[in-house]
Amino acid sequence: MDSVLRKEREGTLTESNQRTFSFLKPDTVKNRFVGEVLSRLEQKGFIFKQLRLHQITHKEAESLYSVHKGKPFFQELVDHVTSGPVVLMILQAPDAVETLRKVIGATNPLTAEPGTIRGDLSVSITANVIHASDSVENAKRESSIFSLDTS
Ligand code: FUP
Repeated sequence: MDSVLRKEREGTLTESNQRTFSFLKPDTVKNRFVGEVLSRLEQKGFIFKQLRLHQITHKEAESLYSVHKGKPFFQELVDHVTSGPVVLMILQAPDAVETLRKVIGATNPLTAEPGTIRGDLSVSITANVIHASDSVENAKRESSIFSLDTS
């Protein structure tokens, strides 16, 4: 049975209104893939609750990726996400967090499956098209850095 229908029957449809945080990285804007990615998200059933072009500051980037501080790729990652405008998004769908992670694919373009956004469009592990929060808690924390709200 369709998972949304099953949840409806079980009376647990609250996840239908789940929201998550995501952004299109500077490589996506530079490579003119914004329309392509937004179109894919629409086709998968995501509703755009908020959508905003933004230049990420170093402070915001370091807060966003604080879990990676000290790792060898940290500086390159911060440099990349601050290198040009990004498209910030609050997306809504059933199981939005998990669904979006599946739709974007694996972090590394070499292992991201064809058909996923990263599998089809990413050129490197740093310039990998799109960020998506990996939990409800992180969606809340990450969106608040940009004065956005998943509630
Ligand atoms: P993801 O949640 O899929 O974006 O992956 P991670 O949270 O593990 O990593 C966050 C970002 O760090 C990735 F999008 C790209 C960058 N990264 C690297 O540049 N090199 C690595 O080895 C791992 C991650």
